[in-house]
Amino acid sequence: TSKSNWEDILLLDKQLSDEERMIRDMAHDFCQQQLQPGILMANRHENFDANIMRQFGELGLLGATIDGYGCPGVSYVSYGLVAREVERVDSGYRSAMSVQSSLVMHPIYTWGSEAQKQKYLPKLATGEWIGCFGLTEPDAGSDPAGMKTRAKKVPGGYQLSGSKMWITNSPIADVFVVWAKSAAHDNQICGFVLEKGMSGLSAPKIEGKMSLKASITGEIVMDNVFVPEDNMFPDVRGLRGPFSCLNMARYGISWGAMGAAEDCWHRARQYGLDRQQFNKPLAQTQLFQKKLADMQTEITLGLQASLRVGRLIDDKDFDPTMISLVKRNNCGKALEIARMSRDMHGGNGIADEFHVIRHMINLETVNTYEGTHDIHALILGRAQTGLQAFF
Ligand code: TGC
Ligand code: FAD
Repeated sequence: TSKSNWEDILLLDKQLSDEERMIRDMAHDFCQQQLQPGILMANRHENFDANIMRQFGELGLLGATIDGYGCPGVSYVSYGLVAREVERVDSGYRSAMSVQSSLVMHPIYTWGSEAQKQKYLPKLATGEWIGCFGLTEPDAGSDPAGMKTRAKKVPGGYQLSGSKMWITNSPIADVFVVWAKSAAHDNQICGFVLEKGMSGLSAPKIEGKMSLKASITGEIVMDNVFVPEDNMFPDVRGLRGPFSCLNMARYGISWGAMGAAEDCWHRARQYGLDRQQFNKPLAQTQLFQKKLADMQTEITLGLQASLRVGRLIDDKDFDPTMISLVKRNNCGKALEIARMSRDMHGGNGIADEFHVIRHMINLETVNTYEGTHDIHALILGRAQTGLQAFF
């Protein structure tokens, strides 16, 4: 037997600062002690407990990279390490955390007025308020520029009409970051902050989801919702607004997906050691060991790549294409690993008590949202050829 540290063969741990290790360990303990025990039933019964957001808030895990407004201002590497720990339990919990952090707090912090920051960020940081992000529409997913939601200028503000689809957290949200085209701004995309209770605003839950069941997903329906001028992001126009948020969320997902993959890998290894067939452990077969080696390889390389991108983001030296590369690679590889682990568990692999089929089904969503696997290929292809192949 080798003395190698099989779980961390390239010693990622040594590449982290003391603070990063501390945050990771704190997140790991919280997730394993508080979230892991309840995930089976939460997933089986589609029950998202909003208290989880408050618990994230207490630990400083919401909007963690923001400095001020009740947020601790940690590094993007730390943010990624937290996403990995949360998604080791369930992609749905990581979704709830990353939407609040990267898609709601980040745009308010980056594009909001001082008054908007003061009003929303502290309560989002504690989890007292839950936020959601409305970009996708029934007829505009990969191509958000095709959105139909409109903001019409009226005295004192705007009237928003349209509908958003597949919105994480929308049925329980207090704060809605919504993107709409505004005729008063040459039909450019503008960002608005809507609040629960505004007249004409509703957020019905989407039923029948077979994936990400521990996360609540809904629509946002806007029927002439009056939004005061003060609730518009003052300066940002065009897709740059929503995409700047997506960069950070996609980066976090690249770590998160590896967390889910690690859980599948470790469970497959343990299962192979425990289960005997043909009078020997499954782990003592060549095929089993090859699969474990493949999992270890892809996870190790994927984590190194995310760490590299995180360091570049922290150095303010990143380009969105590097995020496409890790989001695409790590989600695709995590999905393959989860399917492999499911197979290695045999019949037990289809039972939720063994956890891997839940990860596998969740990762189908993770591979699709925030830009599908193929859309990220087209982003990378465009960057290297100079030719856009979207349309
Ligand atoms: P394109 O011409 O590429 O760009 C239009 C404008 O946007 C700017 N931009 C970016 N800015 C910052 N970061 C990025 N990554 C950016 N990408 C583009 C760009 O510079 C340009 O600015 P300007 O000022 O010159 O106008 O636009 P396109 O229409 O050709 O884009 C095509 C494509 C496919 C790249 C893009 O639309 C895309 O990425 N589609 C995927 C859609 C997507 O990711 N949706 C995500 C919805 S949110 C979600 O899924 C949340 S789930 C979260 C959870 O639960 O965890
Ligand atoms: P489509 O764009 O219709 O794509 C369908 C297929 O066609 C894909 O395989 C795609 O790769 C392919 N395709 C599309 N265009 C091309 C092309 N030009 N060339 C080749 N192939 C192409 N959105 C939000 O705004 N906020 C959220 O909080 C949010 N949460 C989500 C939660 C869940 C559970 C899910 C499932 C989705 C969520 N989304 C959210 C939406 C998500 O971002 C979209 O589903 C995703 O961007 C894909 O869009 P679409 O579903 O319309 O698929």
